[in-house]
Amino acid sequence: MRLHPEYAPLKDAQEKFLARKNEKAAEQNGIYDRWIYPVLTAAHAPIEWQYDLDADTNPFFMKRLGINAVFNAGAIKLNGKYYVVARVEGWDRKSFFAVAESDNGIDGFRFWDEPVLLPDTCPEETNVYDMRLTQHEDGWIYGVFCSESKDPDNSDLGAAVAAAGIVRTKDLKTWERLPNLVTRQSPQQRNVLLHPEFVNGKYAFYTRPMDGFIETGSGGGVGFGLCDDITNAVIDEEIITSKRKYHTITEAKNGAGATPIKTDKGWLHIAHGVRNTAAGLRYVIYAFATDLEKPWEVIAEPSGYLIAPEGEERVGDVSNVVFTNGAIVDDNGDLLIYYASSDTRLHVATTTVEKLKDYVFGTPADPMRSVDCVKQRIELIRKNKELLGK
Ligand code: M1P
Repeated sequence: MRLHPEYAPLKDAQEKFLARKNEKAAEQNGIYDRWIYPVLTAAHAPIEWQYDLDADTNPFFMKRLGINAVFNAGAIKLNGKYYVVARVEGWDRKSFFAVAESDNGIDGFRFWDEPVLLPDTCPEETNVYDMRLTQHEDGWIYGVFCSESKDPDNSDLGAAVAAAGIVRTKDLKTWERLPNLVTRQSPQQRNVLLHPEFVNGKYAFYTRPMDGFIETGSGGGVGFGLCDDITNAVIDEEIITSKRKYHTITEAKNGAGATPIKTDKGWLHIAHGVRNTAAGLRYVIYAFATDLEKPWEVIAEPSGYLIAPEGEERVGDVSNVVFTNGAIVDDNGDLLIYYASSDTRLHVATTTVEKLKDYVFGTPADPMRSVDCVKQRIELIRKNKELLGK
């Protein structure tokens, strides 16, 4: 074995890239700040994960196991460090999870030496992605993710079944796999998220009832269900919290994102909504609040989206998508929202819990018809005219 001479210059170049400081974008909206550089991309993936460094077996210094994309990430702050558990997708289309760590949550994210090797308890499982991390009051950190398998009852080669996989850890290093969530009313599940507190003494999940792998069909929106035992999680009944609505950003589907944030006025949720367009599906991020005691009951839902794809975010493997499954609340109330664009790269948007609360409770709801939207806007314009003495 001989270390390939091209390794050192490539490593140097990557080190320089990883050390790049992030910068706030100039154009802002008062709700949150965007940052110019994605926090994680395929270019952040360690060289050692992709190249065989041995000049004898890899004389041309080729990538042998390339990384295609790094995106949708669960997030958590532990012992003063910011961690994301990202969806990493190889050139082979298979996704896996990898932990990346930063001192400030804005830049300097570095992957740990090796990706997460989940306990292999589901022989039919082909792909895993989109882990949502929940620091639960029972003391465990749970990761709930999509566990995808070939549909055994459908001869169509692309037919798949999505279920919610569950793991738990204390340190993001050792992961215990629990049986997949069973939802008696829904044949498929994706975008499942564990609520951080017990509700009526039970574990509470936000679900996303689906008839098929892609289409939600009769699934009316973000669901909610309780289960007694997380080590054998079964939800008998799901009710709908944030609904899909005709001619809105959630018409085609929606799904829970980051772990709900507790405030004095209610739980703040950051989710995604999907609509159909002639160019395909468009994914945006929106926010809503649920009641503190009844976290399934929506008490505020601002009109429209919180984050939509902009600039280079619009383009990627699945274009016109922004998607979130993780956020971090800092001790001082700062809020870091991790969102991915076009299934390709991971970004951060920063705000505060106070600002998000004001946005959710102070922004008018969607009046649902153009004529009422115009009235809503004219009301705002006239109020502003008065203020401006016009
Ligand atoms: O491709 C966009 C997103 O599609 C899925 O989300 P949903 O289940 O709401 O359609 C997920 O697979 C997600 O990973 C992906 O970003």
